[in-house]
Amino acid sequence: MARALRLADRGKYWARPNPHVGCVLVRDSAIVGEGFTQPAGGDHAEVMALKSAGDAARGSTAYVTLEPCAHEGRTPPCSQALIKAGVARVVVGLRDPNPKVDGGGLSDLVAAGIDVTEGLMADQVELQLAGFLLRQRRGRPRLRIKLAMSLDGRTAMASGESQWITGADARRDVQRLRAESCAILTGIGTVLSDDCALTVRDAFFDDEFLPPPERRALRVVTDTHLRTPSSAAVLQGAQPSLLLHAQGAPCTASLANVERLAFPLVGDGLDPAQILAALAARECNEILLESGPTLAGAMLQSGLADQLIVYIAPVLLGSRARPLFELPFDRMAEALRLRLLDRRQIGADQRFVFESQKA
Ligand code: AOF
Ligand code: ZN
Repeated sequence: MARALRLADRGKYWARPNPHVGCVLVRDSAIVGEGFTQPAGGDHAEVMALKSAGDAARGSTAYVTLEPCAHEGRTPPCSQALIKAGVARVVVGLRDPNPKVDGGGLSDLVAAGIDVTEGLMADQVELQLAGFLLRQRRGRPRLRIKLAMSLDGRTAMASGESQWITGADARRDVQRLRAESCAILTGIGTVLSDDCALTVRDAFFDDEFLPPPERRALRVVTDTHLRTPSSAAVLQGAQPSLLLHAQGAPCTASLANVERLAFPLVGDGLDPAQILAALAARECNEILLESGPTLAGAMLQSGLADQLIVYIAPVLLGSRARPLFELPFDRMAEALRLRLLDRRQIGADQRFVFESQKA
């Protein structure tokens, strides 16, 4: 199963909206087949493993990180493929919460007389497929907020100048976060001040399987009044982009061909929960927020942020520079307390991963 988890990782940049799953077939103590989820519409992990094993699949044990599907989706059911190939035993990491599967794959296998075990390394699968699982179980994507700051908690000079606070290694790490996300979310303020492209760039990836640009993360801008210039970097190139705006916002002719989604105005902006629900409806599992203090503060205060990934550079930007979050708190009772999940050195910078503490 550990081998299946590692194989699954090879599909993490291209499987979406499908979960990236791994499968290993073992017979007489030898691996006879291996597979991982191919780009959506392509083979699921089990089918790839069965194809690579050929006749050797008969009588084997299949180790699969996620319950084999039981439904006819973009591809035929894997439970039936395993049965047809004569697999003797199936060991599953985690049950697939997709309502079209949800135990159906396991019961198909049991009904065909296959020996089924569930729950091996389930905790690791929970971590590996966190976004997919959250969307299936709760109807919303996982939201991770990425921030790069100086040691004194600043993200840009007062002028907006911010390139670069962190080093090249940290920025390479961010490319991986982008590549594994279904959408990268930012605010109009960041688009206007940084002209960020939010792209996943080939040069940062060696022998990993990246999809073509048109299937990489959707670049999403919360742009209440549709102020994004049509020349903005975030709208260029083959990687898709989407503008989220308030109903009735005037759309200039130059934005007519840009994909847009309208929301009711809530206060003076868009509602974080509605944004996430709309992205879940587009089958987004993982959202990466890379924005300035206003949108990051609003998302954090909405209680919808699952993780904070903070890069801290050994530099002082001074007291006139911009703060990390717009969080107008006055009392200790308002403070948001976080729980540390991981901390590591990346080049000259430190990366902290926190989760918000939920009641
Ligand atoms: C598996 N093996 O490798 C994956 C599974 O539309 P389809 O046919 O591609 O099915 C997508 C659903 O199948 C997806 O939502 C999830 O429930 C399951 N993913 N199942 O047996 C795999 N990736
Ligand atoms: Zn399947």
